[in-house]
Amino acid sequence: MKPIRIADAGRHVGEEVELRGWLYNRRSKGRIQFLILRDGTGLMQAVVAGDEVPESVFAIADRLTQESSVIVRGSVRADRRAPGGHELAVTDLEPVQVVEEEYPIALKEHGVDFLMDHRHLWIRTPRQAAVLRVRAEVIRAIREWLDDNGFALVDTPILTPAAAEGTTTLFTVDYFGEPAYLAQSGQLYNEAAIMALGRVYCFGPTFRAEKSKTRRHLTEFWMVEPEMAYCDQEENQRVQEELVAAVVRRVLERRRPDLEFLGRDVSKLEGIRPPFPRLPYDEALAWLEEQGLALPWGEDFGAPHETALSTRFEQPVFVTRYPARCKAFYMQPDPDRPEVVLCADLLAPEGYGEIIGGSQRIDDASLLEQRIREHGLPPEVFRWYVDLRRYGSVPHSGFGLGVERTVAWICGLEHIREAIPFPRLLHRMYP
Ligand code: NSS
Repeated sequence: MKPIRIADAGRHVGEEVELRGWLYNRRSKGRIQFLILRDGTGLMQAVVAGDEVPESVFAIADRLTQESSVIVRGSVRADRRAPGGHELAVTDLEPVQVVEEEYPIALKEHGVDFLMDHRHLWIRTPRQAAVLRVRAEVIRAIREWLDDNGFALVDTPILTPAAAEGTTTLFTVDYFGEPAYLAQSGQLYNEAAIMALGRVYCFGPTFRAEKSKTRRHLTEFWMVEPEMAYCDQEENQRVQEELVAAVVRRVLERRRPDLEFLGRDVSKLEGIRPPFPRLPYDEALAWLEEQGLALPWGEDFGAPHETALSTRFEQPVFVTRYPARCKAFYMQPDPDRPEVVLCADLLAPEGYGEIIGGSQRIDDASLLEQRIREHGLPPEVFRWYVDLRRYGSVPHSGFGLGVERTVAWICGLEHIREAIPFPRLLHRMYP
């Protein structure tokens, strides 16, 4: 008998199949037991009819406790009332492990701290599993789009000698008696790689010793960072909107049942279509002031400002041309207005806030050296980075898209902690 997975049950109606999974929930009605099984691809009801199976099979069904692992055989039948549209008429049950202790996550409401302490078990629940499947699809869609559009994958180091995104959020590690830092970004290395390969991306974990305790911050998160030679900030933004729209489309195509299970209003996602609106920082500031959220010119937006801005449009919005002083050292000044830089943050709608940060990079060696000095960064560790401006420098741009923030938006999650299998937060390293 062939083993199948629950997501494929629709292709096996009328066939005898084998399911290998776990008992999620159960109920019974007289001499009929309804076992709700899960196998990682979905939920399926297995019906054990006392009058149709041997007494021994019925007795096993009776003994199975929550999260017991079990192999179930039977025939698939369509049933509109069943979750997923199909159910299994059981002929045989083979327990793999019957759970003897009470499963910690009983089927009732639990507090967030309890669930976070049991994250290793919590990920089994259908809602969390749906989020993780969407996450996997988001990552796959990003890779496919970049691979199909002329970008080469370049893996950048995790152990680094210096800050890329500001010295206040560095994690220090002991590197044979010398300090080294966990990468905040692969961008600087990507800037070297584009001079070899033209268009590249890195995709990996990045680290920020953020003291912020918000629903948008992790200390370890995954970022994809495309970088392009001979590319200005305008083209950079066009690439970003195409990528984001392609990812949303792909998730709608392949994971719609998961989104629906999560209660996501998919019509909002179906409307995502480039071009996305552009809003200069100065205009954003003026609008925020009208909303009672005034901010002095030169300061970066905080969480309430971002939330407000990202409820203003149905599409993601590019906030462009930030003051140089609130952005990273490597950003190219606007030639017409050097106090602002050629950059944009992309804010997701529905209050989700920033999912992308990107910019054109300084391509002049002496200006870059000046910025490194102004930011108090150690010039010797950036020698190689300045070299890139000495040997065939070109206008170039790139961006970083945060995977978890994107997943949180697409799934409609309240907090970023559910968008990554094992979140690292200000006060959490376990499990
Ligand atoms: O700091 S960023 O705005 N930009 C960079 O790191 C550039 N080096 C990217 C580049 O141009 N190659 O971070 C980019 C994105 C940001 O928009 C978020 O989506 C995400 O990375 N991000 C985070 N996600 C979760 N938690 C934290 N703490 C976090 N910080 C940034």
